[in-house]
Amino acid sequence: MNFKQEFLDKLLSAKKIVFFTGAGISAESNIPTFRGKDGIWNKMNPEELASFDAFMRNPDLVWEWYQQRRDIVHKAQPNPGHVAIAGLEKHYDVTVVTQNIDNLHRRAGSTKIFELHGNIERNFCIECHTFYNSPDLETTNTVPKCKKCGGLVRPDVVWFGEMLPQDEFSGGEKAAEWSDICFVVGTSAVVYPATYIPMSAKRGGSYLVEVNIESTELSSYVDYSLFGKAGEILPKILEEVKKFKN
Ligand code: BJW
Ligand code: ZN
Repeated sequence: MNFKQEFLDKLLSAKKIVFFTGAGISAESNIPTFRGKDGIWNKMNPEELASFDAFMRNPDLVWEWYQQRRDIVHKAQPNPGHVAIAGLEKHYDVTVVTQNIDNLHRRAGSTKIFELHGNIERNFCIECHTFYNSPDLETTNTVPKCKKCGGLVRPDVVWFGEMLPQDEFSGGEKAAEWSDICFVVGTSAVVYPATYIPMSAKRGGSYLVEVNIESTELSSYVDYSLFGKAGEILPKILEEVKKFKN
């Protein structure tokens, strides 16, 4: 793969790199994306599943949907895209700002991660906010009840209409603003406020690089678009870096 010289120059001089990632980076680990032709929301209405109202209307249905997705996530392995990002930590100060709830960046070895939309492995009681890790609740297909107060337990993910965890968002935003290069990988970039992350990067003077199989809302805004699979392009970037850094 031939990268343009301007990008290679930026890569050579960069110190801080941010990866802003979405469902597309985990597609090659066989975790379905949300939108697009193979997206899970082709078959389901997000409003009926990914909102607090939906949960209150039919908690067992929403819980079961997340249990199915937990099974998929548990069977999945990080792919060469996740692994390349973790490998870049040897050469740069790397921060991952992810919209994904699947833990694959952590499992691949990345150490500085801001999770904007929560984590599917955590759950909490909607009444008293006691936290429960998924393995303790794994056996049930109906919504579990809190051991302390009997309240409904929900996954610790961010649904439509809910605030993002403040520390994760502001940490991600600062890292983006201070970055030298910000890669936007495998996201349709239509969900706010997450999409403000690459915008903060650009505002701070960072060089924006998109990695996606197709053009997105951000394509006309970024400095460089790399079209192709993240699991193929990111390892090539790592290879390139290894040529001039050791
Ligand atoms: C590959 C690939 C490969 C595939 N290699 N690439 C109007 C305007 C602006 C905002 C709004 C609005 N109306 C409503 C809002 C707000 C709303 C929003 O943004 N809606 C838009 C959809 C219009 N946002 C919110 O509600 C947020 N909260 C909020 O605003 O709070 C303030 C507030 C509070 C109270 C009242 C009012 C406001 C919260 C958003 C939470 C999003 N949550 C979800 C679900 C998480 C839990 C779960 O997983 O179940 O997060 S939605 C879903 O979308 C998930 C994702 O993280 C998120 C982004 O999706 P992503 O990652 O981009 O995936 P896809 O599928 O869209 O794209 C995949 C991409 O990969 C594609 O581009 C492919 O081409 C590519 N690809 N294979 C490289 N191999
Ligand atoms: Zn409780």
